[in-house]
Amino acid sequence: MDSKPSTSADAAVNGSIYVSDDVTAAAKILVVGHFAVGKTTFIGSLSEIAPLRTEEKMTQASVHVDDLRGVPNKATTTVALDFGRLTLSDELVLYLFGTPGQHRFIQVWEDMARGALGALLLVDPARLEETFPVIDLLDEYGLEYAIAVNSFSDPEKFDQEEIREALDLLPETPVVYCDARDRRSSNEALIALVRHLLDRAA
Ligand SMILES: Nc1nc2c(ncn2[C@@H]2O[C@H](COP(=O)(O)OP(=O)(O)O)[C@@H](O)[C@H]2O)c(=O)[nH]1
Ligand SMILES: [Mg+2]
Repeated sequence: MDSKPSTSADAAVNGSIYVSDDVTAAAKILVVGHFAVGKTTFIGSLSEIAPLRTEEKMTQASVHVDDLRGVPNKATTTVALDFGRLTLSDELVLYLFGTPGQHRFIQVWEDMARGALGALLLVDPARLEETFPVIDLLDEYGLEYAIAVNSFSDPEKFDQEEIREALDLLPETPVVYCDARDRRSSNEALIALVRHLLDRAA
């Protein structure tokens, strides 16, 4: 018989599908970024419930629409959203929404941005120019964000100052390194965002 976890942190570790009774606050966080930057991977590595994914096989029709440079083996693309849950502390649960980066999904942004506390923006330093339209969307919807640099090759190549300059970031915008495949690393990136949001709210 399953015993009820005593804290929500236990629940997270045990992979319980239930939110603990101790949880008193919930926040909606967006995980955004361009195509193939690691949004689905990030939510999959963090979620304590089986993440909901709405991936669809890419067809010939999307060949010129979805840019496969650097990710030739990617056969699916997120058409609507990813959804996951993470209990961050005994009182706080985060609901993670991965939103598609392709501009043709702007309507999804309209819905997703509503009620969101902020966004974690995943960035691939090798494809920085693809992040510009995503930043435009974040600005348009007035969403606070932190940057998680999801370096696909060598983490040593991650130069925070270069990225700040290229993306024209505000000095207070956090920039952290993250490997979306790694739960601990993804968790740290999310915590950097939550700290930033709390600072901004103070
Ligand atoms: N090396 C490396 N590969 C990653 C990382 N994050 C995601 N990937 C891979 O990059 C590809 C695209 O990731 P995906 O999560 O589907 O991107 P999305 O389109 O933003 O949801 C997948 O094959 C992932 O396994 C990372 O941090 N490092
Ligand atoms: Mg995806």
